[in-house]
Amino acid sequence: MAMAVQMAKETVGQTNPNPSVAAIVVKDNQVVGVGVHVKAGEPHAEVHALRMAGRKAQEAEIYVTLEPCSHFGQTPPCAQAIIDARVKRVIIASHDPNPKVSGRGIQMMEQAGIEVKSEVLKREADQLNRAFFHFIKTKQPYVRLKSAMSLDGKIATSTGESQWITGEVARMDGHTYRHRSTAILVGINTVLMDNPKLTTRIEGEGKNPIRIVLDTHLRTPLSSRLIQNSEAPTWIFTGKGVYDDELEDFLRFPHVEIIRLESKRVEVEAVLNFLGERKLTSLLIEGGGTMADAFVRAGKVDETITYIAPKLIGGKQALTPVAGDGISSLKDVGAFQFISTEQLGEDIKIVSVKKEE
Ligand code: AOF
Ligand code: ZN
Repeated sequence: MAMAVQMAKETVGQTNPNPSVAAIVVKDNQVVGVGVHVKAGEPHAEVHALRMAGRKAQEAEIYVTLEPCSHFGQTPPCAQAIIDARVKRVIIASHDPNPKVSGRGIQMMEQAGIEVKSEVLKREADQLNRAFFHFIKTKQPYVRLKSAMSLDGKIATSTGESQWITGEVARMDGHTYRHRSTAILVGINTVLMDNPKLTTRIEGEGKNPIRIVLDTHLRTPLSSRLIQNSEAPTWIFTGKGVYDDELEDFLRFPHVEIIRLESKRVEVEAVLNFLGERKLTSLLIEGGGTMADAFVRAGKVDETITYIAPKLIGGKQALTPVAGDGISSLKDVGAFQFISTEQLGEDIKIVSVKKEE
């Protein structure tokens, strides 16, 4: 199962809106089939593994990181494929919370006389699909907030210099979150100040996230990289006060979409609902402080990734990762729990997740 979890990990970021899943068929202590779910719409992990095993799947065991599905979606049910292949025993890590499955996969196989054992390396496998599970339960994307700061919590000097506070290893690690996330979101101030491209720069093949801007008055310049560079889609959310003729210039760019909300201002909840309807399972917030604050105050940050450089910058004007108005009363501050700390080059990386209520 550890090997299956490792294999599934390699597909994180490419299966949206589906989970990352791997399967391994073992016969007489030998691996006879392996498979991962490569992409939504393509066969599930079990199908690849069973195809590779062929007739050797008879009387074999299959390790799967997620409960095999029981429904006809874009592909037929894996539980049935396992039954048809005459597999003898199934070992599962996570349960599938998808209401179309949710225990029925296990039930189908047990009723067919197959021995099923679940929750093997569940914690590791659950961690892998945290975004998918959150999306299935809430119909909104899983939100990660990424920041890089000094020991005293500054993201720039008091004159605004920010390149670079953390070192190269940490910055590269940061880019992997762009690949892993379905979309990346920034506020209009970040677009105006930094003119970012928001694409993924990692070694090997990285997937670009959909680039999202919250921009109530449609102030994104046509000359900005998000408009001029078409490597990834750009979605701009505006309030209802934007006129049709203001949109026209943007419509010439096929990768750009303007989403005009019903409300005067762009609200976090409406954006997340929209992204959920579009089946985006995860969202990365990278800037700036006002955006981070809006998501924090809405209670919508599910995970934080924080890189800390061993530097002291100081200055009360120097920016910090979460700005805006903040939360005024401690009793309203939501709790997180640390899930990992690690040293990356000279810096430290801390990951925390929202504490379950
Ligand atoms: C599995 N094995 O490898 C995956 C599963 O639209 P479909 O047919 O691809 O179904 C997607 C759903 O199937 C997804 O929401 C999740 O519940 C399950 N994913 N199940 O048995 C797999 N990727
Ligand atoms: Zn399946």
